Formats: sequence, C-alpha cells, structure tokens
Amino acid sequence: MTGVKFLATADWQLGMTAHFLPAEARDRYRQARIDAIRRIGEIAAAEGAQFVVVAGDVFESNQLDRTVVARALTAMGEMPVPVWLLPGNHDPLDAGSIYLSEEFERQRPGNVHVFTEPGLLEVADGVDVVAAPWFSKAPLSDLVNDAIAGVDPDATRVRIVVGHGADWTADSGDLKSVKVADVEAAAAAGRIDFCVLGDHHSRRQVAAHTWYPGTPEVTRHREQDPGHVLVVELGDGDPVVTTHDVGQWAFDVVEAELSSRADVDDLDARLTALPHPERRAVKLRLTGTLSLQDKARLDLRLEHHGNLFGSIEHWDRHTDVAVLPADGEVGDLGLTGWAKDAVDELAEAGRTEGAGGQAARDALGLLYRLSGGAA
Ligand SMILES: [Mn+2]
Repeated sequence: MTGVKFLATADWQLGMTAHFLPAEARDRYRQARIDAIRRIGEIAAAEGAQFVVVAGDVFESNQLDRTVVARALTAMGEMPVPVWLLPGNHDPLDAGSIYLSEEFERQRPGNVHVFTEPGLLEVADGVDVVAAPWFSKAPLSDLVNDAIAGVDPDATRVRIVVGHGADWTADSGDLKSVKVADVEAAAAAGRIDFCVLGDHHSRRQVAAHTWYPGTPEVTRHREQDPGHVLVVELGDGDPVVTTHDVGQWAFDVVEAELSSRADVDDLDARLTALPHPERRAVKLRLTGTLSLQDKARLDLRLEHHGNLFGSIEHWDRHTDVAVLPADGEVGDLGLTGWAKDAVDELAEAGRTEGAGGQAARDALGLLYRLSGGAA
C-alpha cells in the first residue's frame, strides 16, 4: 500500500454567529473562522500534506451572507493542496444547497472539490475517499456504513472514510448515527484504513481507526477540546495521528465560590491570568455570600474585565451571589434623611428569601458602590 499524509478537519461552521457576543466581538469572531482556513493551509504546507478533507458542516447553513462564501472560497483557494468538502447536516446537498448554487460554482477555486456522491472517489494516486455526504438534515440510515458497504478490500489502495454524524449509542437508538463498531470491523477486514467524522465539535478518538477532528475554532462553551486539526499518516502500520492547534478564540466557564474579599481577589487574579482576553468569551458561574463592600469590589473588577474580554457574562441559571451587609456597613455610608430610610428599607427587604430579596440586596450593593463605599 502507498503511504499518504493528509489533513483531517470538520465543522468549520463558517458564518456562524455567536449571538452572546457584543457586535464588535461578533465580527472578529466570524472573521476568525475564515482565518482558521488560512492557518490550516499553512499547516498543510509545512507538513507536506497531500490534501485536506473537511468532514461536513463546512458552512453553518445553506442560507449565508454571500461575503462568507466569497471569503471562505478565496481562503481555500490559497491552500497549496486540494481541499475536499463534505456536505453535513448543517449544509446538506438539498435543493437549497450552497454547493449546488451558481454562486458557489462561479467562485469555486480549482483546488476546491465537493463530495456530491456517496462511495469511492480517487483523491490522490493510490488513495480513495469513501464519502458519505448528507442530502437532507434527517437521513434515515447510517450513511457512513451505507457508503462502506459498497467497498471491497483492495490491498493496493488506501481508503479514507469521510462522514458526518454522532456516533451510535444504544440509548440514543438514532438510526442516522454512525455505528463505529461496524466501521472498525471494516478496517479489521482491510476494506478501509481510516475514518474521519464530523459533527462532534471536540477532538476525540472514538476507536483505533476513527476520529473526530473537532471544530478548528470553538463554537460553544461546553466543548471539551476544540481548536485543532489532525495530520494523519497512513502506511503499512497503525495510523499516525498528530494534533495541531489552530483556534484563536477560547470560550471559558469560570466557577467560583465567593465568601470573602480574598475570594474576590482570587477570582480577579484568575481572570487577569487568562491570555488574549479580547479573543475570549467567559461565562461566570458564581455562588456564595458577600458583604456590601466585597460585592462592590467584585462588580468593579468585573466591569474592568468586561472592557478587556470579548465577552464576560453571568451564566444566569448558575449564578447566585447573595449580598449580606456586614455589621456597621450600612451605617458607615454616613447617609441621612430619605437616603438612610431607603437603605434601611432595602436592608430589611434584603433579609427575605426569593427574587424580591435578591433584588433588594443587589440594589443595596449598587447604592453602596455609588455612595463611594467600594473605594
Ligand atoms: Mn457541526
């Protein structure tokens, strides 16, 4: 068998909008997905890869701003090697497919190809892809094993399966998910050599010959290990898979239990230590109880970080920081007259449970801060 070295990637989700980002960061994030294509091309050149396969969800949807398609195709055209695109569940080959549009064909660079048919297709000398494109968002069977079913063993050729979909689990029972055990059986029988799957956005080796490269640029806070592409070398031995970092953005979940000034300072230090905050979206999951002074300090520090980060926001359903005025804190503000009456009322209401109590404590915290108590 001839050896081959290629790049495996998937789930570019080009045109995806991160709605939780402010407009300024949203544009930069959208551009980052295009820039990732260029970095993938640089890795292909540096590694001497023969081609690139993208295992589905190249585009976020079939209805995209035309600037996304134009910029993506231009970036792909700059790659020094052929790029093979697989239609996935987000960009299926249906009647409205981007891949079948006049606009796509007119702008398609000569090195960019689309898998429009299931089954074997020669992509390099002695190398075939077993393609499993999606034709709708809801196929009724395991397209990957359907495609493999037509492949006979041929010791003289390398066979790379390129498919899309969740891996099958007994409890999902989903007909369209990929039965990885069957893929591995085909590998053991010498019918295929490797399988690249899209759909799962975190990098993951599912079995000896089956990998999800994951998305090259993070798409959700819950992803375990996004931001990579795989360099795959196939020859006479086992597959050799090397991970390369591509992603420029990071989505973090930062958790903290806050009950003292030291806890607030510790959280502040953790946020300060995160590199490239302008390309980072943080969801905060904060719990605990703080005095008026410490809560005001927290709010000030978060306001500062909010100016630096792509976005920083409270993850509402997981955030619950109560404010409990410490002894003398309210009196220390030196308020008199109606202002003091308001503070006393809020302090009273703040002792109650529920949303009303929380609102009163938040108001008290804000009033404390605005009165100069945080200084
Ligand atoms: Mn996807």
